[in-house]
Amino acid sequence: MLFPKDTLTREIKDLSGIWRFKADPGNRGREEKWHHQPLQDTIPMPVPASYNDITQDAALRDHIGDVWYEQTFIVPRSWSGDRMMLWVGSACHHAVVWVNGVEVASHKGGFLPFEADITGIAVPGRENRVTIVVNNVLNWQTLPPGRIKTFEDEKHPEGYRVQEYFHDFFNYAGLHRPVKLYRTSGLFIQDITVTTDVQGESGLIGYTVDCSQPEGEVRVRLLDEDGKEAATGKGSSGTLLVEKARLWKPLQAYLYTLHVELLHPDGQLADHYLLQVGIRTVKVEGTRFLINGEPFYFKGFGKHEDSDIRGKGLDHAVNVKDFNLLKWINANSFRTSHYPYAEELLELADREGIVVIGEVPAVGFTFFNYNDKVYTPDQANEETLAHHHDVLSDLIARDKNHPSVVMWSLANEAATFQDEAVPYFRQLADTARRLDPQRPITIVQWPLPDKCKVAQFFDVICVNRYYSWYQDPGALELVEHQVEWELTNWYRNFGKPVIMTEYGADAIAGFHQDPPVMFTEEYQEELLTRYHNVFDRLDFVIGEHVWAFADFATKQGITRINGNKKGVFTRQRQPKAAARMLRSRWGEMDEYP
Ligand code: GCB
Repeated sequence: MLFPKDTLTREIKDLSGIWRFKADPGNRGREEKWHHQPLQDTIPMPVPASYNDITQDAALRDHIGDVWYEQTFIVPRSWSGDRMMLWVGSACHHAVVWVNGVEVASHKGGFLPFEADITGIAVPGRENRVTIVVNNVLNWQTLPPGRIKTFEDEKHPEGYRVQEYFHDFFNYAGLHRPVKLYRTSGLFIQDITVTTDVQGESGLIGYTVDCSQPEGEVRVRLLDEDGKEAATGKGSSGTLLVEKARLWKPLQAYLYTLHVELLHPDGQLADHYLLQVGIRTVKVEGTRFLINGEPFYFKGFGKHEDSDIRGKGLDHAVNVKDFNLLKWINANSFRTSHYPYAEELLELADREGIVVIGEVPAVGFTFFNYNDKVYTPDQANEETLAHHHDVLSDLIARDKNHPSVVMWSLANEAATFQDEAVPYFRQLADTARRLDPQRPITIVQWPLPDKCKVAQFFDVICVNRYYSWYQDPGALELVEHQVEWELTNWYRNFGKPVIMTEYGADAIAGFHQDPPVMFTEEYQEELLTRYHNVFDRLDFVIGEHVWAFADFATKQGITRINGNKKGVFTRQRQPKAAARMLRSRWGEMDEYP
């Protein structure tokens, strides 16, 4: 599926804006077929945004179940006879879509787009109605997983229930990304796959164009950033040779534009699509992560799509601010913890040269106890695995052409100590390698090195660890000993390069104490510094991603003080003391050490 774009032949109508919205606490809407009529008793709701923090109603913030969205749109008369598509950037977590009362799509999974062919259902020259029901319930067959807890005791009113989940970010829901309408001709480009390689001073771009029907003719033209033609090709697949190629490099992005044209047999242009292409190579060799053959050191963060009011809703102002902060702090990379982010953000990363580790929304697959079983017939089972495969495949299909994405993370902190995790992750690793033979793969680890049973399937060891926080709280003097002991063991056991993908401490902006105590800015800064002392001693450590970029919302609980405060920036993106320390440390380090 191609990201909707305006091109010579395609046209988009962005349905972002204020939609009519109605929560359905009694779960009556589907049975009463609310999509058959215009929704009654609605409130205004922005799209894109999470609905949770938009009103003053705690019941909507904590709602479990269906909510309904509705919008009307006019299809221009000029679109008559064209193929018409409705694209939904993300509906968290399950959705059914109707146009003029006709079901056109249903989708499971809250972090990737889906689309529906609405040709013949939406009528040009007239007002049409789109209705989307979005459900936020998590269970063991969703990513991330969860379960609904009910209470059989007298202390809770009858029917009282809560959504339990095992990950540490608020279960925001709704239409988090734009909804768009676009048109193409009946003969159209379905997908484009691009791979790149470097030989001496030349760049090689392998391309494959999938078309809706075999009879069209494909032509491609590659333009450089000055608009000069760098290569051309004919046919639905081939290799373009770019002489004296400018490479896509971290923080020095260079993007070519690939124009793909599909012609009718009579030579008329049927479809046109534009793709930004960065020529670069990625490879793991020994203990090095090579980008364009040079060893790369990851400096940056685990992030979240999270901000005040809009929750997980796409916000260009927040995203551009975040990229400016990444550059200010001298970071070069981030992980899309713990789910695929909006494709608009990856376009920004491509453009700015920020390196990305793309993650599947497989988070909350452990209870942090080696005796607990997660992979059981009634929890993470065959159905969960099948969905995990689907989401991984959709993620690779969506993001395969982004030069910024250099590695896939197949899960965050899964119960990889359990025997059943071995076939589970072996199959997923095989799928990832089959779908994308070029990018390295990883899994982000929670268990200690002698407990993990799956690291051998992956190229890079990614480790999350909270010494002097969850373990030995307050004991900063232990950090270096413990980090060095653990990382050395990872390397000894598996012989692969290591990235510390999470380390950090909650710091409440404005809390100070010296000598440092937990929750102060001094403690956060001191803890990170002690980790860094170890990283600098260990040659096989190829990166440091602090947890987290900014403070973020979580469910309520006694270990969370109005959210997770491990951000180096506040939720409003203001720097804490640690930010200045990182800025100076990373400013003195090379991307290519
Ligand atoms: C982790 C998780 C992350 C949490 C973090 C924390 O290991 O990967 O999602 O937010 O710890 O702060 O506890």
